[in-house]
This record gives sequence, C-alpha cells and structure tokens, in this order.
Amino acid sequence: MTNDLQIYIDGKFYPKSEAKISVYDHGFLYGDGVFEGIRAYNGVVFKLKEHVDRLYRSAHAIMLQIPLTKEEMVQAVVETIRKNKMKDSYIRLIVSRGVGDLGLDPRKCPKATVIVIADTINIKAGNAKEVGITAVFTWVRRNPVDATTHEIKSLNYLNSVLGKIEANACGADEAICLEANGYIAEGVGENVFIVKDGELFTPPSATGALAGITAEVVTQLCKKLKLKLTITNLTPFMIFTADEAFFTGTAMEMVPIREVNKRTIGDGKPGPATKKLMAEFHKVIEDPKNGTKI
Ligand code: PXG
Repeated sequence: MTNDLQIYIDGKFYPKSEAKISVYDHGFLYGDGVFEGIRAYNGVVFKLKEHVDRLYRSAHAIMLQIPLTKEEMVQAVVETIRKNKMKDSYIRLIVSRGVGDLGLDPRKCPKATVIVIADTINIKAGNAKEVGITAVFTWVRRNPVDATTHEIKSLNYLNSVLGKIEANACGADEAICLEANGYIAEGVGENVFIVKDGELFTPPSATGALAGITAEVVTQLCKKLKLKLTITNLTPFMIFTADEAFFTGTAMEMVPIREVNKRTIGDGKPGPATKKLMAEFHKVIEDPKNGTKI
C-alpha cells in the first residue's frame, strides 16, 4: 500500500517513489514555507476548514502567496485522500516558497509549491492513553514571538526537533518547551494543559505556542462539561505540583502526562478531568459533523 501512495504536487499526482521537489525549493533550502498536519477519521477529514484557515494565516504572516483558493485547497486534500482510497489517514499539507536560486531572497521564487501527502499514521502509542507518558523540559527555548515563533506553523521546526532529541536522549517520551522567561510554552508538536483543584490551565500563544486545533476542541469541551479553563502563564513548578496534566495535538490526540523531569504528576495515573475530557474528545472526532466528508 505505502509504495503505491499517490502524492499531490502542484495539481498532479505522483507515486511516492517519484514524488520529488527541486533541491532549489526554498522550503528545502531555508525552511521557507508553512504546513499543516491533519487527520481523517472514518471517511471524514477532522476540522479540515480550520486547518486550511490556519495554513492561510501562517502563509499571510510570512507573506507567502498560496496559488489556490481555500476551497481549492480543501478539494486538493479531499481528492488526495480519495485517490488513495483511505478512510483513516494522516495528511501533511505543505506550501513552500517554491523554486528560487541559492540566495534567500523570496522574490526569486515565482510560484509556491503545494504538496498534499495522505499517509497512515504510525503512532507508537501502545497504552500511552491508559497509563500516560513521561516528559522532560528541553534546554532549547521556544523561539520568541518576535522571531520564528511557533504561532506560525512554518517549516522551521529545528526548535521542536531539538526538543525531541533531548527527550530521546533523556529516555523520556516527549519534551516540553519553555519560553524566554521560563514559562511553559508547549510540547514539540502538542499543546499542554494542567489540572489543579478541578480547574484547567493552559499557556497563552504569547509564549510562542501554536494555537492548536485540538486544544480548541478541548476548550469547547471544558465549556460543555462546565470545567473552568484559564489561559495563563504556567511555571515548571506548576506542572510539577499539578494534579493532572495532558498533551493535545492532531497526531497524539489527548494523552495524559504522568511524569515531568522525574517528578510524578498527581498520583502518576490519568486523573478524572483528563479521563472525562478524553472520553468526550473521542465522541467529537467520531462525529462526522466536525469535519469534511471525503
Ligand atoms: N504546537 C505545535 C508547535 C505543533 O506543531 C501543536 C502544537 C498541536 O496543534 P494541533 O492543531 O495539531 O492540535 C502542533 C501540531 C507530529 C506533528 O507528527 C505534529 C505537529 C507538527 C508536526 C508534526 O506529531 N503539530
């Protein structure tokens, strides 16, 4: 199956082995571009319009002109999944600055490159959702808001890759990134929530964190379940002493955090608020109303 994958590049489909871009593409040379990671569940692309909106906001911030309308982009994603006859998939939508010369000036790139990959998701989750995962604070600070901030979902992910390397080196499952003042920003590709005395807290995007679409779903669920959620700065101490903590993200969905830098969170088991939200979250992703039918 994997070898027969059909990949969309600039309006045409290519088998995976032939799906190639130029080494002069500024996405490759400079990380100059934007992307989205999206999931389809049972023939419905979850929150596709929200992901496409965010892609265009990221492109706007880096002054990248996407050569498709939002409607055409939605169609390109749907068509790619159809072509691969997938019901459940992980979709990578990439728009790079396109082919230029060896200078970084984007004016040398006349046309953005648009790529859609619909693949299967390979999360080595095991029983992570039942028992939770471990995390460490990485030494590398999240890019500041006046630099390559992660509010922009750009192709500059070395900051996150370094976090992941640190987690791997420490034998932890994931890393948590702090911003310049030492407040918690987010995971490497996830947002962070904590629970204390029955209330939820999550950092603002002013920490340089991405406004996660999964985090927004959890925000709406908190309203529905009448759980108080406050967006505020969180310190490492606050997560060490939280009753519960969890990550949210498209790839991971919702996963409890049971340990941070070897400090057990709460009693080390997924807590009641996390479990309740996870159960509701699974109802949301299964509801076809929350996405675009393939
Ligand atoms: N923060 C960052 C920096 C992200 O890249 C999230 C939070 C969660 O956002 P959503 O909208 O997905 O709830 C992301 C999402 C992966 C992977 O394969 C995930 C993301 C990016 C790249 C890879 O786990 N991002």
